Amino acid sequence: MMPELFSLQDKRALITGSTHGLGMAMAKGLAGAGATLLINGHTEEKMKSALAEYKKAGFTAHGFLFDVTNEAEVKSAVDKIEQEVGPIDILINNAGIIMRTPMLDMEAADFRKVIDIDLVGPFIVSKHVGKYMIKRKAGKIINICSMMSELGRNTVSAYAAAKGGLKMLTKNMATEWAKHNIQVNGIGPGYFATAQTAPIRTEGHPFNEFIINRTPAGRWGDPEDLAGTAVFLSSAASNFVNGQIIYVDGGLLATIGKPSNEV
Ligand code: GCO
Repeated sequence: MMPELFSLQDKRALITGSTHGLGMAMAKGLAGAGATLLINGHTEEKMKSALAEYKKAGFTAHGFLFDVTNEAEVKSAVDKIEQEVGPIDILINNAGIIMRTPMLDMEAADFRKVIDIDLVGPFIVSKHVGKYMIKRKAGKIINICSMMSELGRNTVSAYAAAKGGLKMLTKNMATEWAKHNIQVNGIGPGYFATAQTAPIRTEGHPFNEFIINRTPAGRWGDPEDLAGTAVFLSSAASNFVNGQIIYVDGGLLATIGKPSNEV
């Protein structure tokens, strides 16, 4: 009974922004549980290398290039997948950007760009995937939130506003679609070792020391640390879980932190 509960055999999973980073790590986790991967990116080059990596790992993966903020591209890709590959059983809204700029120095256009990709994008993709899930009365949607869904930090105003909004969009989608047997939840990664955090993670960088001290686990997350939660929220094991954000953060949100000289 238990293994089947977490099995994704014969399921198809669309993960936006899955040509690298946390999206790729979660995709590999889902494939390890049996899912067929529907990979999204917006550049040919990254898609090509990503598909080669998935193939090398022995996973079945199809690539779809589209910009999550372009509704025509999203509709076309989702319709193509549904018609040519098969039903999208699982959607992970992972694609996102960050801009680290003090508010006073941030252009409104840049603020809007972050909101567009990190918040409006998940809305658009969920709308077009959701309409098929509603017809089938079954589906799993996971929105990738952040520590910034709960906490502010200097220089990331747009990202925090987007990720805070994504937390509430998750709750609203859960509210509207639970009656269609669609479970909508979020994953809030803590601080993970990815290209996105590389600029603030270098040895000796003050932020690197800060995060290691601020995180009870005393380390940055490894992208593989996300796979189990992604599989759980994509599987039958979470059929009565709705509107929840699961924080995979090494304990960061559980504590006010400790003085740097305290062990
Ligand atoms: C930053 C980091 C964070 C992490 C992640 C934390 O600049 O504070 O990039 O935003 O990427 O979102 O949950």
